[in-house]
Amino acid sequence: MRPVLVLAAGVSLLALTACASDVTPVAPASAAATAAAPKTAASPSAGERPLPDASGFPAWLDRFRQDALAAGISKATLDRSLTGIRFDDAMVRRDRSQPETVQAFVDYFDRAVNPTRVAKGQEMLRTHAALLDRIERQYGVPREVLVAFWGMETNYGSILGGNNTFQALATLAYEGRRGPFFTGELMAALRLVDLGWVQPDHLVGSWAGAVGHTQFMPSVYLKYAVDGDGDGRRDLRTSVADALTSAARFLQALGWDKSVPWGQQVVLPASFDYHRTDLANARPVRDWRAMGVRGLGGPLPVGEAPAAIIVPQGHTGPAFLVYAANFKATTGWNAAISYALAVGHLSDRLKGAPAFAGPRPAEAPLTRTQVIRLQTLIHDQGIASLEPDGLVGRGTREAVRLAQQAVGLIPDGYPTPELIRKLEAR
Ligand SMILES: [Ca+2]
Repeated sequence: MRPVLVLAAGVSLLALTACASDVTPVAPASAAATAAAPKTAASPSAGERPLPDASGFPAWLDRFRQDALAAGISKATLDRSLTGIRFDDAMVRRDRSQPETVQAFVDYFDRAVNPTRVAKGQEMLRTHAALLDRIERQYGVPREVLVAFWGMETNYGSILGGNNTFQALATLAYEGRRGPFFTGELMAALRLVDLGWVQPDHLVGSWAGAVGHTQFMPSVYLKYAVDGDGDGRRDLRTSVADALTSAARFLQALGWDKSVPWGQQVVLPASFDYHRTDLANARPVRDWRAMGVRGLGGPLPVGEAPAAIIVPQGHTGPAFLVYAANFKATTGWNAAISYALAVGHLSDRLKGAPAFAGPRPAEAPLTRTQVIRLQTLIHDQGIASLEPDGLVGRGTREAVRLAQQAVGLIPDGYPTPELIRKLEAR
């Protein structure tokens, strides 16, 4: 769950915070939690802007306290939650870090859905069978899907994060790059305490302010948290029942459709038109079947539900058919496409499905510097208007498709060194 909505390609550098895997967070992403981002290699911190002067933080915090009081937060809550917090530049460095290299989708996929995580998830399904039964009936979210989110976010509660949420949010609010967003999250965190849902010392989590077993940002917590164990509190850090029930409620609100699965890996026919990939081109699954798209184990169903074809690592990598409703729900939780595919695959593995078997293209994804070079070429050659930021989001993928078309490559939207070479030779 995180703020910035970047629709990342499989590979991409998305907007995620890290979590269950040992991964370098990139930036807060969308709504819900932190995600295991494709592992990044380099680049510790960036600093286009200098760090703000910490000496202004106490005065800023005083003004914020006044605003919070005016917004109806009690003085007692403010005292309990904000006393002793300081400007923490480590949070800012994490927020600004932009990796130079990213892990290829297939490597991320193997790592995110590894045998240990599958086995532990199956154990969680047994341990929490009665709870998951109840949640599944009430919210219509399959137990394996719910447990897959839990595994992806915090490795089933084993990596909850150790940052004081108030300090992290206040720091990022003061720093200002996305000040209003983090100020709103800080206010939401205070509201949680004010409502008596959670004790301040249980609001501990990621560097970007996500908390609990499913790494909810405070605003999502405030809107969707449920008291799953009936103790009168909604504590997503200490209560698995609260966390999983709340996650199901959130997914239901995001539109999870229990009548269809998340999707499946598919094989595309040789004649496939790659312009048809991506969620924007969703169509009834029967259409894909008619076009010759096949499942790994046999034909696709003859259904009417809208589905899309996703090729996270281009036409030489794996292809997936995803049902639009559930893919939207998952990317509403975390905008990264690679994350959504990993949640889906993990949920299948929890049911005993075989491990991902490729294809695994050998070529490494473009570095950030190469992406900037490609974006600049595309922009300068008038193919599409792009801000060269080194990030492969939806706009860049669409622009890459146009560029591929212009130089006679397969228009799969996946950036490669070959595309750079061909543009340079024009
Ligand atoms: Ca509770």
